[in-house]
Amino acid sequence: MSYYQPVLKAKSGLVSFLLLALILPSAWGQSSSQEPSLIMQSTPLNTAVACQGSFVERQLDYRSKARGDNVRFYDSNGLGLATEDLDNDGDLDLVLANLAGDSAIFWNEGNFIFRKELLASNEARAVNIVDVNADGWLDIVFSHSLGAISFWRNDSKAGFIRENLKGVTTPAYSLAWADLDSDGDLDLVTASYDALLELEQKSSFLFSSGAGVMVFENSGQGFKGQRLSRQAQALALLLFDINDDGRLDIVVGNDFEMPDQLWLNTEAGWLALRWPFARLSGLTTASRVTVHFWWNVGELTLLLLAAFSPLKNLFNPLAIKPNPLKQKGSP
Ligand SMILES: [Ca+2]
Ligand SMILES: [Ca+2]
Ligand SMILES: [Ca+2]
Ligand SMILES: [Ca+2]
Repeated sequence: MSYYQPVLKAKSGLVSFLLLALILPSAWGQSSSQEPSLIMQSTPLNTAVACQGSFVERQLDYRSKARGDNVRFYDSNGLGLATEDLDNDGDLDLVLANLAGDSAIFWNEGNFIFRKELLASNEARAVNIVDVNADGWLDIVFSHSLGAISFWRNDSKAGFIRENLKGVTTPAYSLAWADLDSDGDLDLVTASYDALLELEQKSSFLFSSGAGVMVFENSGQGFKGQRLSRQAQALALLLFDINDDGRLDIVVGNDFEMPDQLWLNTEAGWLALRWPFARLSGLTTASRVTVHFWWNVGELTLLLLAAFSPLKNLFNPLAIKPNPLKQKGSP
């Protein structure tokens, strides 16, 4: 089937001039009853192609790599990928993190053509695209294997410029952004992967102030951190209103035998709830299931719990007696 689109064909400059020369003298003293004629022309659109019900593979000129020549412990945890419209031109662009070498932006040029731009980020693991400074241009934030996150401000003219996020210095492996205190700006939650820090940094990490799960409140002049947990093996981080009270809560999916963690966002502060995962032992405490927490079983399980009203009451902070030592974490 063909589709036709009417097109008003513009005449050339010479023809338009002649046409006006013929019309204008007679138009001075006459009504507009004699309108100039228009020529309509139809151009067929592309023939509609039925969906084949499958995905078409297209190669990108890029390879995300492990940190060394050989794949080492924890390199297989995966790397970040994010899609958003970075240049506000209406199409989605791609950002890929890389544990070795530069990360990359793939600018969407249309018709499945992507232009590569490299970012000199070191050992980037997760990637978020958010408008950190609320200037209307989406910025890029990477987490790294061993250090704090890096912030790449989107200068719409000069490109992406690496800058510091004042107050954010804790090592982070997973990260997520949301307005947690409903004051209109984006706050940050980070969580570490301590196994890798211990492996690589050894005693310097063991005798440091540690990492763990951090909430960074955006003050407008910088970020003020609050530590919710001293330890984490965070493969995944989810900000989700699990008790449907209008405030986003924090869910951390941990690797190994460390139980997953949940903090409720209450008026009195962050309330740690570890017992829901103890009740779900076998689903969330084994390392393999924890790995699948984000991509397969875990997230769906949490969504089902929140939607099922009898179970949702389990997450009502008024229905439990919290351990005061675990309510707000410790610095
Ligand atoms: Ca774009
Ligand atoms: Ca921005
Ligand atoms: Ca906020
Ligand atoms: Ca909530």
